[in-house]
Amino acid sequence: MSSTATEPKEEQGAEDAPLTDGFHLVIDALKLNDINTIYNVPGIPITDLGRFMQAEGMRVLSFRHEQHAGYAAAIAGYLTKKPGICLTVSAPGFLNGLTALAHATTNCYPMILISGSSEREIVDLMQGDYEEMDQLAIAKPHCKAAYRILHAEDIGIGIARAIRAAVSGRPGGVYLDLPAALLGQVMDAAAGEKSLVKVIDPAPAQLPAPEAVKRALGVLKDAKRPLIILGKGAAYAQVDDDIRKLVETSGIPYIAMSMAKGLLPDDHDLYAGAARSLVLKESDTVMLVGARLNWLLSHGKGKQWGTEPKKFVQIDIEPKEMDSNVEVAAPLVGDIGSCVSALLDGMGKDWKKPPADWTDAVKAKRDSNVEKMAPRLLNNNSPMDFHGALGALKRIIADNPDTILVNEGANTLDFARSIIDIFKPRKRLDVGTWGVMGIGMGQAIAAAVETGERVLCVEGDSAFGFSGMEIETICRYNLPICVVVFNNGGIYRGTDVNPSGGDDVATTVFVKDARYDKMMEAFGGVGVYATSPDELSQAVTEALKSGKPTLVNAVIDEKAGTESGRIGNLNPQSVVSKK
Ligand code: ADP
Ligand code: TZD
Ligand code: MG
Repeated sequence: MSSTATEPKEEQGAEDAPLTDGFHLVIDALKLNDINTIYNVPGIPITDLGRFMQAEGMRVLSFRHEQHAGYAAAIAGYLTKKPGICLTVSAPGFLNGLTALAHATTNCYPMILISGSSEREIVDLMQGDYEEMDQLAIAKPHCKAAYRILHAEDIGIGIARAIRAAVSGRPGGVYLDLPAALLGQVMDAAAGEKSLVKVIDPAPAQLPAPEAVKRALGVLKDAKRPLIILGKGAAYAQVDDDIRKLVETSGIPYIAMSMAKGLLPDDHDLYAGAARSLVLKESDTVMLVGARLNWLLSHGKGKQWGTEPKKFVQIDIEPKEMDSNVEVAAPLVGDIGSCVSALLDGMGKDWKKPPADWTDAVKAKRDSNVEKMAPRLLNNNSPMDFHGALGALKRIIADNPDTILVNEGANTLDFARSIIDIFKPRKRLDVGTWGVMGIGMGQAIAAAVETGERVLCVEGDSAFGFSGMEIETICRYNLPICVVVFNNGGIYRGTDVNPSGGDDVATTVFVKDARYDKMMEAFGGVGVYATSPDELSQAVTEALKSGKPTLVNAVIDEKAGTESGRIGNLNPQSVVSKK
């Protein structure tokens, strides 16, 4: 049913045909395409758009800052395979949302940033309108596609194009510019309804060529020490049963990139996560499934990858991804669902599993590493170290495998990624391809809203600061989110001193003994101060049980972390020695 604007209708007189306007056409176009949730910050010219959306039954969540509404929309896209929508005001609101749009594009998450914009005539002559900015031009380099709609009768097509651009092929961010004047444009309601477009098959299957499938199977068959690497593209595809079948039928050990953890449970017999160094170095053939050979995999070369040349098989929907860093012996271009089922068909019943000396060596290394780590995860030190605190959270996730884990920080991220096992697909959401700080509260909110599950958000104290004000949003919507702030008093550590001896504290250090738990109490949530793994465990268990918005201030030893967590090697070195 189309919503009809009543006011213009009255102006025109009751005998005239009903009218609609830009506001309502935008809403009708989104709803027609099953888009019902909006992440936004209101203001000129989109305040009424949000109000009308809410009136029409859409869920409109208002944030305190557009960047977090944007991160929420981006991860909503990842979780649902529908574009997540972020709605902002012009110029500064648009720019605040743009970081998240660029992040969505970089991570291959489907998202649409819809921003209101000022008068075209004034903006283009640069005559100084309220919040003047040529937003379309600025958005273009940061997204897959950018569109502006100038006429009400084009709203249906404009939104259809935005949806298709976001989800088809390699998913990504799309910018949609809605000038203020468009929203108020009036047109005949029946013609308006006819102008809307329901996008048919927005992300069409892309079948791999049969020769490409044969080539890939040939390379895998010849392998003596094969390895599968699952990436977040594989998690995004939502073909979980087939991915599991592929791993199990092939008998090939696998590792999972951080957000692909849980596609198969982390305690799976073929999971080689705890033998990562060994499998990267020693494998002779590597099949990438929805994972790029970017910095997170050392670009597929160098010390980490050992000295023997390797053969790569790569499944990806984006043909340009092939050979981006190293030669790919068997590119398999297509959507992951189609590629994986083609491989499964080709493997048939007689597929020969990899040699036992390889799989046994991988398992032996994994088991010994897990065993070595185990006692450290049981310590009850106070103040806590990362292992004691994360050991407690690991046990809680094992008992509550439906809980979605959101994770950011440096040490807090790197240790949590390797320590906390994930048992189900798309249950781990983190900083993604950029390693960006600030995704925490936005991702937690969208995860809770889109899935209805409990969310556990494990945050470095610096990381938390980027989006901390959104705990008011969490309390306002009463979302079942438990935020644990790993409070070590700074970025990486809390112990740096100002090398000049001056009064300012060091650049990486925060206020000592900050009480983040009291922030949560200020908004009516539950705040807990925890100094030991036992206290942490009790607080988080209670929060997941009650579903009440909770923030646990977990006091971590300020000496426990290391510079940049596990990626300190990426810091440039000065020839002038440090003071
Ligand atoms: P990770 O960070 O987990 O290694 P990346 O973000 O680097 O993962 O890689 C994800 C890859 O998955 C991208 O190259 C993207 O093109 C690809 N991808 C995303 N969705 C699909 C899909 N449905 N089918 C095939 N490839 C996909
Ligand atoms: N700004 C943005 C947007 N992203 C970033 N990644 C950084 C700055 C730099 N940065 C990191 O890479 S990690 C980090 C920053 C500021 C914070 C680390 O401190 P933390 O974690 O308290 O979150 P630990 O546990 O103390 O290491
Ligand atoms: Mg810290």
